Amino acid sequence: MTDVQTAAPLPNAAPPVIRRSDYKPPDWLVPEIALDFQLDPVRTEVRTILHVQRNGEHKRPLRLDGDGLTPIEVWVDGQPSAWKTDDGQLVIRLSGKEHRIETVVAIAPETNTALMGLYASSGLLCTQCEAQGFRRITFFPDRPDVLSRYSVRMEADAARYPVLLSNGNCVESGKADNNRHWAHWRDPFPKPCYLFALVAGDLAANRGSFTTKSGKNVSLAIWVREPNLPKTGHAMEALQAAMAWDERVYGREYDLDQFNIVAVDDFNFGAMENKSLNIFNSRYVLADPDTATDGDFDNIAGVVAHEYFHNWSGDRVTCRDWFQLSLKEGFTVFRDQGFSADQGSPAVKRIEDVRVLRAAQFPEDAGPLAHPVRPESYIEISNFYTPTIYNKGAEVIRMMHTLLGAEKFRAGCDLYFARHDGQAVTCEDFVKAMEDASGHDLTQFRRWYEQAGTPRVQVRMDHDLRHARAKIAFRQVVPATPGQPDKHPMTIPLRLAMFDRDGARVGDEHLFVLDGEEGTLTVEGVPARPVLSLNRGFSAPVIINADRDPAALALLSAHDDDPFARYEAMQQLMLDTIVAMVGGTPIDRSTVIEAIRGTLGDDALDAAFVGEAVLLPSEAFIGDQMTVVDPEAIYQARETLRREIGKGLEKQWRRLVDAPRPASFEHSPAAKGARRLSGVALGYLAASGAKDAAAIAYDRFHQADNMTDRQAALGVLVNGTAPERERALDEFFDRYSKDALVLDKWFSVQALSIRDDTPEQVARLAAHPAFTLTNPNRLRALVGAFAANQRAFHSISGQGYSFVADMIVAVDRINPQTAARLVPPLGRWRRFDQRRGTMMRAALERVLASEGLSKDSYEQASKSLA
Ligand code: B3K
Ligand code: ZN
Repeated sequence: MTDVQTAAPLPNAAPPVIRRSDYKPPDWLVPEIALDFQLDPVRTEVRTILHVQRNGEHKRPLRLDGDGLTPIEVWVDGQPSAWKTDDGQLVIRLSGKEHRIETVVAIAPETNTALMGLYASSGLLCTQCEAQGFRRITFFPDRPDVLSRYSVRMEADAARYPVLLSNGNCVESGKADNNRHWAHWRDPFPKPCYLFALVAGDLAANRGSFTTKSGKNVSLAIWVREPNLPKTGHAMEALQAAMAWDERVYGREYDLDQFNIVAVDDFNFGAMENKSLNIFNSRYVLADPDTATDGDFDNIAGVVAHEYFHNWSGDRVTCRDWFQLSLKEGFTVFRDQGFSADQGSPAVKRIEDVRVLRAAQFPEDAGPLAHPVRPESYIEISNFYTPTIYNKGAEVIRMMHTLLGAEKFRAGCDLYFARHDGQAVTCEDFVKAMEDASGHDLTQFRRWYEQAGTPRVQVRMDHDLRHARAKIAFRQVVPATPGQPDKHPMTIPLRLAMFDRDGARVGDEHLFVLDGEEGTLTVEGVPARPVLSLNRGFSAPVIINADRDPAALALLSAHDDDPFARYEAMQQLMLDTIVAMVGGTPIDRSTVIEAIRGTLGDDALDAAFVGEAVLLPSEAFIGDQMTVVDPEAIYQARETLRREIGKGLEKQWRRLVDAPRPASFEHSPAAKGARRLSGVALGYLAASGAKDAAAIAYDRFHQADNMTDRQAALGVLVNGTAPERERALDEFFDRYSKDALVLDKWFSVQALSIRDDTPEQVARLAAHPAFTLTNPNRLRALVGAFAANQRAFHSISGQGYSFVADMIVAVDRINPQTAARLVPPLGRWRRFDQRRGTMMRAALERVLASEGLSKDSYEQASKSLA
């Protein structure tokens, strides 16, 4: 038994590669498991009884996965048994078809800093098992296609851990000796071990209920530390709304009598869909207007819904193996996107989703870590919880929705759930259900699961005046990606429409499906050369190259009747302008300014949309358009344009900043939109160089009755040098120093500053007493945010690179999963000039050479250098 459960042992040689093609059904099944926990933060004893069944005719031994475990006792059918260990696995030779295996191990939650398995967080004991954490708790075939019925008994100190939770229903509880108590939980639904969960702690519940469509009453509870109870109302409302939505839109009803959510402070990612006992990072549970922004509120609703939706898309129907991860994640993201769209503004939600895809997934798809939505191999599965699996995976589902239409898509989902309830299945099973229910042939469409890389679609239009006919020619290129030099054409559904030069629609919208390398759409009845509105609603996750001139883009930005396309036209106009500025090509910037003026003046638009539409594309996205990213030139060009927009429309920005506010805080969509737009306006006002901007921002910061305004004002102030900057930062710190989630904002707002000294400031912040390497939220707030600050991270001094490399090396010893997530920004070295590229590679090599490196970081760093 190791005392410290942290990193996996160091890979002296390259760790083994797991391949999809090697999949074999399990040798042994485990229909029943009984766990007994003697909980204690220092030493928890776990006694496990497995009912195992030989799966098919074979003579292979039972192999149970274990990570950092030493067997204390091993019994077979009530007798002490012979066993051996092999690379962490417990290997037992068995003679019969069915056996009862009993093992005892001891684990140390308190020293488990990797936050996988059973660990301690702020006085709680909790578990995280996906993907392979269960093997850190007990010996078990830790793979998602082994489904078992769980019986869980736990005993703990009654004062320290008054609440004892696990999956399913609590069937019995009672007092034990030595001031301890116990509870016994049973989950009637067979599940893979990655969905097992246990929580013990001093928690209070916000209780609610939900009556399902067939009249079943479900008790809901959100468990937090008592002082946080007032911050749980929004999550509870979101949960109830998600339960109703899944019934209405997908016909999915909840299947147990209880649904529990527990908030924990130390968590490797957002939340976890354990059957009926979801465990959440507290940042996706806790919110009130004083401490959470409107964006935080929306994220909470989205994550609560996502985890709840997993009850069907993940728990009832689960994955056969981890290569199928997108089966549950892509589909569930698609489902939560639909929920959030219905809760608020579908247009703004779509814009946000595409922004995330472009910011995180497109770069991944274009870099050394590119992989298909269904990967072929991995070293460490934790590295594959990626934007490709999640966000591109959701786009793949969305394209099937577009191709089949809503009704047939729903029929496909119904068939999928009915056919596979209680099974562990594959992405192929999902597509097959869609085909069978709709009659559509999706043979070629399956390439979206196989081929990595973002397709590029070149569009050219010819207009024939005499025949009043438009001919639109498409050509697709799927770029080479690591291990996939040659690509086949994808099935690309493109929604498109045409507008005349007055901005009026010409004819209907078309759904053109490009499935060859080239394709042509001919449209009759087009009297004059139209302007093309392409990939409306972002119907396919591709890069469109259509050579539309600024006038055409400005026209669409004012008249397109598809809100996403309207936003997109404005973005393209801004992008083309900045790219020209970076390249030193003369360009008339007034087109952008006038387009923004038009958008600001369009009363038919809601404020949230306007707030999105008038924002300049990010520095990173501008960089993605260039062969070699020049972070400094991009920053300068973008700031120049920002200043000009600020100045050119100063009156408008002032009006928006000064717009009257409701007397008391409101959470309505209109109030949220107004806050968003006024935050954007404040940013432009400051960019204009207006002398009073810092004073106005400070005033806003001070007067704000909510975190959205306060954070927006602070974000503006930290970019400048006015004395108000330090004052606001100090006040913010003093006010929230006891609130970890708000303190994270204090760190990240500084890490995102555009000031020249950001690299030094960030290094100083890493030495701040409130900074810690053990809390993933804090780490992401400082280091993650900094690595996303293109100009600061890529400062030619190289400071940014060595800082991030230092952090990776230090965190890797504590929490490999979180360390590995910091590697990809360094892996983009091919996109930068030689000087930067050399420094980035040196940083990666230093990571790779560090002693005892985890296989998590090894995989990311070695692939990034390849
Ligand atoms: N399924 C979890 C993610 C687990 C990540 C493990 N490294 C949360 C989610 O996607 O809902
Ligand atoms: Zn998920």
